[in-house]
Amino acid sequence: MSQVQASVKATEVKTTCPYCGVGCGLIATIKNNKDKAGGYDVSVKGDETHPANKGVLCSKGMALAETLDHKDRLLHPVVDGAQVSWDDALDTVANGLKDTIEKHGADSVAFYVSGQFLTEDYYVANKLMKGFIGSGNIDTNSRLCMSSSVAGHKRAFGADIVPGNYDDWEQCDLAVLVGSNAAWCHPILFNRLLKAQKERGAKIVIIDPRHTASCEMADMHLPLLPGSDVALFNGLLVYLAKFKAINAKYVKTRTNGMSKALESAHADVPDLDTVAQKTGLTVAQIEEFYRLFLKNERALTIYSQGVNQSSSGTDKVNAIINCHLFTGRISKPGMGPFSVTGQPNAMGGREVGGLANMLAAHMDFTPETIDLVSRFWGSDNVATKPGAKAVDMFDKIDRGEIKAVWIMATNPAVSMPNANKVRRALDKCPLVIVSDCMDNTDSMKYANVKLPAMAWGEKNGTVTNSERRISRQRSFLKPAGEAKADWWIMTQVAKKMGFGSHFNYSKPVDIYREHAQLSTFENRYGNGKDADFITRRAFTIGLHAQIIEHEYDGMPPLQWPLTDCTPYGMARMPNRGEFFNQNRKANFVAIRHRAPENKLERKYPLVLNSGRIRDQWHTMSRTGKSAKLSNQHAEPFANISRQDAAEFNIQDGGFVEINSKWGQALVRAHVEDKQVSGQIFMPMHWTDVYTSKGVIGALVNPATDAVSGQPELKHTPVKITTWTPKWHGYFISDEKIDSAMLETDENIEYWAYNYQDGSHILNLAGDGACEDVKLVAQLKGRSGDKLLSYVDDMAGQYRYASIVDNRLESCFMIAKKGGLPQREWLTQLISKRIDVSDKTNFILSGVGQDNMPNLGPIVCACMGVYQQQIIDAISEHDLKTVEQVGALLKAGTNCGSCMSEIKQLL
Ligand SMILES: Nc1nc2c(c(=O)[nH]1)N[C@H]1C(S)=C(S)[C@@H](COP(=O)(O)OP(=O)(O)OC[C@H]3O[C@@H](n4cnc5c(=O)[nH]c(N)nc54)[C@H](O)[C@@H]3O)O[C@H]1N2
Ligand SMILES: Nc1nc2c(c(=O)[nH]1)N[C@H]1C(S)=C(S)[C@@H](COP(=O)(O)OP(=O)(O)OC[C@H]3O[C@@H](n4cnc5c(=O)[nH]c(N)nc54)[C@H](O)[C@@H]3O)O[C@H]1N2
Ligand code: SF4
Ligand SMILES: [Mo]
Repeated sequence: MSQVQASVKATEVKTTCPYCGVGCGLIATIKNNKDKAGGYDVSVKGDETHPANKGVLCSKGMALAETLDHKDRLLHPVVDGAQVSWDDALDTVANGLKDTIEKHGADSVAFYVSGQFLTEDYYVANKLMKGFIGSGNIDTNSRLCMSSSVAGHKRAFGADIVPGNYDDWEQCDLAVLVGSNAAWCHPILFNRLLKAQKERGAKIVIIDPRHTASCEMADMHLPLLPGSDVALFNGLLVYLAKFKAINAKYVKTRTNGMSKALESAHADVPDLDTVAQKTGLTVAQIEEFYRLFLKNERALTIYSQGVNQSSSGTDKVNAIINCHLFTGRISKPGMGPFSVTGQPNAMGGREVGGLANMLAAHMDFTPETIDLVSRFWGSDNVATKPGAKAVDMFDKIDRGEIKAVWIMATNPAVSMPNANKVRRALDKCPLVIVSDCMDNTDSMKYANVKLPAMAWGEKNGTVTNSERRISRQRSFLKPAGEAKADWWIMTQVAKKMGFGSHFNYSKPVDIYREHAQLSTFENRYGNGKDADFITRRAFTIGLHAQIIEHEYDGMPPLQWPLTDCTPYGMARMPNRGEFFNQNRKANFVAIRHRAPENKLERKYPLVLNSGRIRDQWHTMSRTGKSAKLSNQHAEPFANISRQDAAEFNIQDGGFVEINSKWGQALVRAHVEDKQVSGQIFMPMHWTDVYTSKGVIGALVNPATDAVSGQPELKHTPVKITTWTPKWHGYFISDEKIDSAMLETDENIEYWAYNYQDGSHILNLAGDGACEDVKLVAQLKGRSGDKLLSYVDDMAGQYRYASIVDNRLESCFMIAKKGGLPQREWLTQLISKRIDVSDKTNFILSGVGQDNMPNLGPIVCACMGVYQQQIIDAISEHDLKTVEQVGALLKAGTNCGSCMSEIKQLL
C-alpha cells in the first residue's frame, strides 16, 4: 500500500468536514494560544487534493473554527446529577445494562445511535449489541434519514449500493433533483451541477412541492403534490415504454421483473391525464420533463429526503430506479439513480450494519449470515432477528418493554416524530444513558447517566460519504475535559459486562482492521481469477484487512469496494454488471402510488413540510455557536403562502401557532409569494435551548414507511392560527440568559435566542405585563453604574439599558404598540465592547451618530456579505447578474449556496 498522503506541515492536519454527506476534505491549521479555552487557535480551509470538494467548502464548513470552544460542552461523566469518575460512570452503565438483561432479557435494552458516529464507533456499538448482548435493538437516526434508500437499493440491487460517483454530477446532461434542496443541503455538489449547467448546458429539473433555493438556479421546477412522486415516475416509465426508450439488451441480461413493473405502472397511471390528476401538475409540465428524460441518455436522478421521509419512501426510490434500469442508464458516466446521504457517516453506519434490520457488514439476518458472523466474532449469543426500528423503539420504551436505552450522538427529543411522546417515554424509562459532546441538548435532560464524548477535531477514525468514499477524520485537538471517544466508552462497558477479550481495541485502527476483515470474510464469489474481484456481498474493504497504523493514519480518501484487484477503489458499481440478488441481476419493483398516510381534514387543512435551512445543522448544537451562521435566521419560523395568510389572518413577521394532532409550536410567520398554498414549511433546527415552543418534532406525525420504517417527516396535517401578543421586544446582553428563567416567567409566552459575536439576543413576546418581566428587574439590578430608561405608557414604549464601566452591557426594548428601535447598532456596541460615554443620549433610540450601517441579514456567510450591501451595490452599479455581484462584492463566489438568494435580490 503506497497510497500514503503527502504530509502537511506539522501544524496542519488533513481531515473531513463533520457536517453533510458530501464529505469535504479540509485542512485544519492549529496554533497554540494560551488565552483560548481549549488552548488553540484553529483555522480551516478546503483541501484541494480531496476528490469530493477539490478545495472548496460551504458556509458551514468555513465556520467550523467558530464552533470549537468548550462553551456548553459536557466535560465530565455525571450520574444522577453528580459528577463521578469514569470508572464509576462505566460501572453504572455496565451494571445497569446487565441487571436489566438478567431480569428482563436482552431485548429489554437498546442503543439509539447516529450517522455522526465514526465507522469505528459504529462497529463497536453494533458488535456489542448484536454480537454479545444478543439483541437486534440497535437503531440509528439514519432510520429518519436514509432507510428508505437502503431498502430501495436492497430491493433493486440486492445490496445497499450507490452505483454512481460525484463526477457524474459534472458529466450529466440532465440532473433531476427529487426532494432534494441541494443548493442548501449539499452545496458543494450542487456547485458541480451548476458547472455542468454553465459549461455544457446541462439541464437541472427540481421535483419538490416547495419552491426552494435550488429552484432559483434550475431550468425547470415541478411543484408536484406532496407524496405524489411514485405517480410521476410510474408515468415516466409508461412514457419511456411508449416511446421505445427501452434498453432491451440491458433489461434482458441484467434485470428481472420488467413486465410486471411496467404493467403495474400502466395500471396506476395509464396516461398523462392520470399523472396530472395524481400529481397536481399540468400535462404540459409533465410532458416537458418526460421529453427531457427521454432525450438525455446522461440523466442523473438525485434524491433525498423528499423521497425518503415518506410513508411511500421505498416505493419512490424504486419508481426512480425502475426508470434507470429500463433505459440501462446506470453505472455509466453521468447517469444513474443517486441517493445523496445526509450525515457525514450515514454510509459508514450502513456498512457496519448499524440499522436494526441488518446484522453486520451489509448482511441481513439469515441462518447463514448469523452462523458466519457468530464464527467471525467468536460469540454464541449473536442476535437472531432484527430489533426495533427507531419509532418502534421509542414506542417500546413508552410501553415499558425496553427499560434501558443508550442514546449516542443524536438528539431524539427534538428530531424524532411525535417528540413529546419520545420525551414522555424517556422520562419514564428506568435507565437513560446519553453520550454527547454537549451538556445542554434537549435529550440530555432525560439522562440518568451523562457521558462526555469527544467532538470533531478531537476524535479520530473514518467516515464514508455519499459516493462510497472513505475518508479519515483526524484529531488535532486535545479532548475537552474528560471527554472520551465513543468507541472507547463502549469498549470499556463491554469489558465490564464480561465481554472483554472480544473488545481488546487500543486504537481506532484496531477496530477498522477488524471491520475490514469481516467485510471480506467468506465473501468470495465463485472461483478463478475473478473471485476477489466480484464478491458475494457488495461491501468489502478487504484490501485493508491487515492495515497497520501508519497506513491508516496516511490513508487517502478511497471509494469502496477495495480489494486486491481494486486497490484504488471503484468509481461505479456494480462491477461488470453483477448485482447482488440471487441471480446477480437487478430487480424492477412493481409499484402503485399511495397518498401520504395522514390525510388532511377540516380541522387540519394544511400540510406541514419540514427540512433544513442553509446555515444551520440539525439541532444547532454546533452551528448555533457561530455568529455568522446564526445570522441567516434569528428565530424559528414557518413559511406560509400569501393566500393561506389571508385566509387565516396571518401577518408577515407576526406570530403563528401551529397545531397538529400530536403537538403545538409557536413561531414567526414568514409570508412568502413563492410558498405554495395549502402547505407550510418549517425548519427542523430549533430546540428548547433556542426557543420557547419551536420543536417541530412535537408536531410531526409518527407514520412510517411499511418497508423501511422511515417516518413521514415531510407530511403532517396541521392548522394555523395567528397569535397577537400584548407586547413584543428584544433583549440584548453581553451574557447568556438562563432559559430556565425565561421558562418560569409567566409574563413571557415566546422567546427565541440568537448569538451574535459576543451579543446574546432574545426576541420576546407575551400577554402579561411587560414591566413585570423578570429580565427588567435583572437589568436594573446589574446596572451598578447607570440605568437608562424611557417609559411611555401612552405610546406603548418601554426601553431600558444598563451601562457598566462605560460599556453597554444589556438593553431591553419593548413595544405594546408601534415598532421597536433598530437593533444593529446596539448589538455592535455590545459585541465590540465600545465605550459609550459619549453615546448615552442615543442608546434608547437605537440610532447612533457614528453611521454604523444597518446591513440586514447575512446573505453570503462564506464571504461575510450582507443583504443591504448587495441591494446598494445592485442599484448603485446597475448590476444585472449573479456573476456581476460576485465580481464586485465576492458574494456567492465561494461555495455558491447563496446564489439563489442573490438572484432573488436582483
Ligand atoms: N444546511 C444543512 N445542510 C444539511 C443538513 C442540515 O441540517 N443543514 N443536514 C444533512 C442531512 S442529515 C440530510 S438528511 C440532508 C437533507 O437534504 P435534503 O433532503 O435536500 O433537505 P430537506 O430540506 O430535508 O428536504 C428536501 C426537500 O424535500 C421536499 N419535499 C417534501 N415533500 C416532498 C415530496 O413529497 N416529494 C418531493 N419530491 N419532495 C418533497 C421539501 O420541500 C424539501 O425542499 O441535508 C444534509 N445537509
Ligand atoms: N421534522 C423533521 N425531523 C427530522 C428531519 C426532518 O427533515 N424533519 N430530518 C431527520 C434527519 S434526516 C436526521 S439525520 C435527524 C438528525 O437529528 P439528530 O441526530 O437528532 O440531530 P443532531 O443535532 O445532529 O444531533 C447530534 C448530536 O450528537 C452530538 N454529537 C456530535 N458528534 C458526536 C460524537 O462524536 N459523539 C457523540 N456521542 N455525540 C456527538 C451533537 O452534540 C448533537 O447533540 O433529524 C431527523 N428529524
Ligand atoms: S458541503 Fe459544506 S457541510 Fe457538506 S461536507 Fe462540504 S463543507 Fe461540510
Ligand atoms: Mo439526515
